[in-house]
Amino acid sequence: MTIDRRSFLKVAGLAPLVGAVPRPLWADAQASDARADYTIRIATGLVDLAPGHIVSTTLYNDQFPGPLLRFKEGQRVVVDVFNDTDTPELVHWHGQTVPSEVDGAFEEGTPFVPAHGMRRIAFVPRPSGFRFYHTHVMAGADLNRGPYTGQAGPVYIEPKDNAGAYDREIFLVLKEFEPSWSRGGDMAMDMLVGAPLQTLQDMGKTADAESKGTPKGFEAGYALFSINGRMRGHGEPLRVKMGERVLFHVLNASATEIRSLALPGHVFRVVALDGNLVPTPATVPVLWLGTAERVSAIVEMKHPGMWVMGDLADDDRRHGMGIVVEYAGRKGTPQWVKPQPFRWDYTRFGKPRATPAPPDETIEITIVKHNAAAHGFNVWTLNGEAFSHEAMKPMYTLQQGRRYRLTFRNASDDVHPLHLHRHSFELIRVGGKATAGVMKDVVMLGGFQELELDFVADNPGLTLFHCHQQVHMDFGFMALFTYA
Ligand SMILES: [Cu+2]
Repeated sequence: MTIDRRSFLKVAGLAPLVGAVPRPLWADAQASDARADYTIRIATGLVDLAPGHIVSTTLYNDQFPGPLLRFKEGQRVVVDVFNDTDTPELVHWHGQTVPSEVDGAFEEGTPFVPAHGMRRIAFVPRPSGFRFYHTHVMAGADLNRGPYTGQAGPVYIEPKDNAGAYDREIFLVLKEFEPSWSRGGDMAMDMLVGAPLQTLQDMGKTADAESKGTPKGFEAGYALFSINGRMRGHGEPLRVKMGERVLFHVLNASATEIRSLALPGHVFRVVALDGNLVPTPATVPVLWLGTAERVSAIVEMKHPGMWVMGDLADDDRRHGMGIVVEYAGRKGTPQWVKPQPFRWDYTRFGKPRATPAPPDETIEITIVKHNAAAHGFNVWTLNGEAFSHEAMKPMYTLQQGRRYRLTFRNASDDVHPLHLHRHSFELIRVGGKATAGVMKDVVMLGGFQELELDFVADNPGLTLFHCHQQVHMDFGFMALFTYA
């Protein structure tokens, strides 16, 4: 059975993020040169967040989030991307090990999808698990471009052998709208384990002294907050039954924010991080997700009531960052209960007492913030260099097959969601704790902290590394790896 593009757009527009998702028929169609398996159309549209809060922005297939794309691991897909906007676009296949020319990063050599043009791409989806797709154009100071728009959607790559001890799957996409610039304040730092290191604080002070007298750099803030494109209380509630085991796939699709999520009276059993199964599933009261991180967690529904599942930040939750969970037969005002303070610790999901393989090489990267150094924006340097799009100079040449350790030293007070394209990495040391076996593609590095991760150079081609906080990324926090 095949489905033409028109029908696909219709079906894709209806693909539910909530509840059991039917097997898409079109995914079984044999990829051919004649017809794409999937079509993504980039155009301006409206997001109906709540009555009186209808936002105009750039969308995929006229919806936010973009349609849930279900791929089968190892089964080649053809995707047509149409760009109906006036500016060139890039669709990045976040978390997948695809070739540079389809990955969706200009710096890696992926061609743009031209304005009012299209590009056909083909790739083999892998690895299995929860991934996503999003725009990868730079925004700079323009809050109508890049990830400040609504160009993001979930991807689920079915493993070859499917198994799951849960009753339902629910995808939650966390996203803010109506951004604006303001002079940055101090970021909350108490959600990650680990203590600031004195040497890094001293380096930070030295950098601050050089920019003495300049105000803090611009930071993005938002007026409206949503889960699955609806502000709290304005979408359909999640209707659950006592005793159900629900697998939540949570994506932080923010351009810049770190998000949290709690459901009063319930706990999350984390089974996968960034779509990769963790060696040690563990139960936590709160999820913390840096920009672009994903968490897959099972919640056993055993506390009947009407609840608000939402962000711990009161202001953000009140302005929309939450969703109502409604038990069958229950009515009334949804309740929010603030959870106890809880620090996120990646290492609790790792292999206990395991020693990771030793690296072939270690690369040290020191991160420094230069306050308001570029037209009021902070400039970020890695080992003294801000990434230049003119020079496009690779930072490091990788040898295929070697295992690399990246040691990060953060001489700033900001948390950085570090992202490596086209490869997964293994966490080695976070917040002063050693670990092994946790595979990710984004990880939060705490303020004035160190972090170590390993990756194997097993996917030749230009490979981008960057902070996924858009204001950091657009102002220097980026590096390019090349293969020998
Ligand atoms: Cu950053």
